[in-house]
Order: sequence, then structure tokens, then C-alpha cells
Amino acid sequence: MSTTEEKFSLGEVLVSFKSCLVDDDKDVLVEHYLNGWKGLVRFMNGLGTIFSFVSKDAVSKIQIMENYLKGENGERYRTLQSMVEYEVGSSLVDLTKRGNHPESGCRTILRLHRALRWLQLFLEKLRTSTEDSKTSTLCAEAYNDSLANYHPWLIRKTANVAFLALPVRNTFFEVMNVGTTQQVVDMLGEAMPYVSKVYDVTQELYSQHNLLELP
Ligand code: 1PZ
Repeated sequence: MSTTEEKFSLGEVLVSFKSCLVDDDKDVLVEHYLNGWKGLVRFMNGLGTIFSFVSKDAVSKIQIMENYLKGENGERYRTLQSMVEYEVGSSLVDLTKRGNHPESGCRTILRLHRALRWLQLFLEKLRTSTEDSKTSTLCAEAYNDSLANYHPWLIRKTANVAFLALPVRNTFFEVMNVGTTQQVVDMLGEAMPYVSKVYDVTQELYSQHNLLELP
């Protein structure tokens, strides 16, 4: 078996989101969710240093969550559902404005969750793109339709500059390490439903508890 160290495939990362789902696909395992994110970060870092300002923020959010998992209340952070019940039930979440809990698990996961929506839109655009499509345009469209709505002007500006440094479509497909263009398209078609499922379960949970606008 090839180790992910030698042969890093975006397909494996995306499929790994499948293992997040527990409780009849109604809950998400935090540890596996973070593992999925670590794979995405590795992929992003492989695209060049210009993307490190993006991955830095994701890395620090992964770290915040890993500290909770390792901490004395670690078992309360086993799934997103148990995290929400614990943090909300113990008033550990700043609900309307930032206060005593600027790094709650709930608001930290929400940032990653919003970024997952961007990823979903971007990869779907890539999957259905044609040879002359520009990755930077697809990426910017996906971003402006999702994550950008939560970012201040300066970050939006910087992000849109970074997008221009994205490799062209063929190269982008190559670094995914999946195979031919057709194989990439097939892989995305098979793997993205797992990411979408995780996104939907999280969205539903946050929506039920009114947590979608956490500061
Ligand atoms: C593959 C191409 C990579 C392009 C990535 C496109 C993402 C848009 C750029 C976002 C810039 C992030 C800089 C830091 C933003 C933070 O202020 C926010 C809010 O957190 P807060 O300040 O409230 O604590 N952070 C986020 O929105 C999370 C961003 C994570 C971005 C991860 C991108 C996904 C990478 C997947 C690569 C395949």
C-alpha cells in the first residue's frame, strides 16, 4: 500500500471526509473532520508559499480544536453535536459579540465550515470546467459567492490577488495526483458527495441551534 507521504492524492483527502460521519450520518467526528482539513492544508501548501497566508489561518483553527480534543474535556469534543451541547449548555460561546470566549469550538468550526462551502463550489466548478477555463476565475467566483461574504475588504482584496497565482487548469489537475483529466473529473464526482454530506450535517446542526452567525 502506498503511504500518503509518498503519493499525496486529493482524492484520498476528499474521500476521507466520509469517515467523519457517524450516528447514521447525522453527526460528525471532530478528529476525522480535522484530519480531512489537514489533508486540504497539505494540498494547499503544495500550491506555493503565496497560499500560506490562507493555510496559516486554517492551521491555527485546526490547532485550537486539537487542543480542546487533547484537553480535560476532550470527550465533550468528540462530535460536533456533543461539542455544541457542551459549549452552548455551559455558556462557553460568545453568541452575539466577541467577549470571554473568542476561541470557542463552535465559532472555530464555523470558520472552517464556511471555507468548506467555498471548496465545494470551487471543485464543482472545476469538475464541470472546460480546457480553456481559468482556475483563478473559477476560484474567485466560488469565493465571492461564499466565504467573501464573511471577510472584510482587505482580506477579500488579498485573496483575489492570491487567486491570480493559481496554476492553470492542467497543472492544477496534475498536482491533485489523481491521473488524467477524466480521472480527476470522475474522482470529484465520486468524492465530493462525502464533503457535501459533512457540510449539510454541520449546516443543519448550526442552523438548529442558531449558531450560523457566531462572531
Ligand atoms: C486552492 C486555492 C486556495 C485558495 C484559498 C481560498 C480561500 C480564501 C482566502 C481566505 C483568506 C483567509 C485569511 C484569514 C481569514 C480569517 O480572518 C477568517 C475568519 O476567521 P476569524 O478572523 O473570524 O478568526 N478565516 C476563515 O474564513 C477561514 C479560512 C480558511 C481557508 C481555508 C481554505 C481552504 C483550503 C482548501 C484547499 C484545497
